[in-house]
Amino acid sequence: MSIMKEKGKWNKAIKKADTIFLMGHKDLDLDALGSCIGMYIILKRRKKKSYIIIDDRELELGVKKILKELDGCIDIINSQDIDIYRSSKKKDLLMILDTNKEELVQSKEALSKIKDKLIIDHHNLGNDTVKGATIIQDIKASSTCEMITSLIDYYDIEIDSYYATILLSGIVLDTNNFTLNTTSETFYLAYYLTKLGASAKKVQYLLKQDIEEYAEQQKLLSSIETIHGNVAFTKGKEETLYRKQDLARVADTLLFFNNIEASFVIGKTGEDTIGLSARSLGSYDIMSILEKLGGGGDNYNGAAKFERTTISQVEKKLKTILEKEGE
Ligand SMILES: [Mn+2]
Repeated sequence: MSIMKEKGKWNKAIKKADTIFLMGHKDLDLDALGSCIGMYIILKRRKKKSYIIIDDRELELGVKKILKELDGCIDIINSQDIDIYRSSKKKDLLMILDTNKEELVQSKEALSKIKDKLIIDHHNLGNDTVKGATIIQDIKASSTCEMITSLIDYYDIEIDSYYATILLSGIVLDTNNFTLNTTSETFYLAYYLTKLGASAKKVQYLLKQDIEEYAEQQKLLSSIETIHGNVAFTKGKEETLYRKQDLARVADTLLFFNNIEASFVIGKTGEDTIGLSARSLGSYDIMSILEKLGGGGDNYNGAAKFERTTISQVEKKLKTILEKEGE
């Protein structure tokens, strides 16, 4: 349901709270960080003390740029400092943005320490959704930044053009340049942010990618296969390491080709881990396939992680499932 219909839940949660901790998913991207920052500004206008928890050691390029440019403007803390900033157990609130899965949050410590929790997210819920939290979920929203922008628009909250740019960059990222998961609401809110001074040029700067990473991604695109004519598949070499978000980007790109309804990309993501990223235009059921592989997601996005195995073994498993789907 849309965040506007559920704003009562949001109001109630923040009314009760003295101190609010905000966190996104692990491996922050522009939507997770952008929505935390947008919410931080809203809370500041409401005279609430809030902190953004960031534990990631390695930061994505755009995230790094924003954190550098905002250095000193926003209170960012580590998990280990939570106790220093808590007011009282009863009056702390943890807001989880752009994820609802226990395994994916920035800080598990925050989950166990702070009892009152509010999730604001555009992803599907599952068995592994954080327990005991109030949930505001809108799977029709393109991004969590879109949800937060709705609030800013509704309450007519004054925000600086730089913050408007950050929110727009989250929307641009999650919609792959307004080509996926967009509704009229997405375009309206992008227009609204632009009116507030968001700069498309600056968004482009935040989304700029490292040229070497791009070259690695192109290698993945050079070995595409199609399965049943509408599923695109590619994989990395056994020895080449990719970041999860790069596999996701390649999976996004594969959806741009004629007749392709779904895409699967496999690559090594760690010393002992293989990652699988999947995308669908919405009509192809990637979720049931991912669940069979021990992963998860929703109708559009999904991922799975494998340990102590090889790319070719994961490929074999995936293809066996895909073959059956096609029957
Ligand atoms: Mn998102």
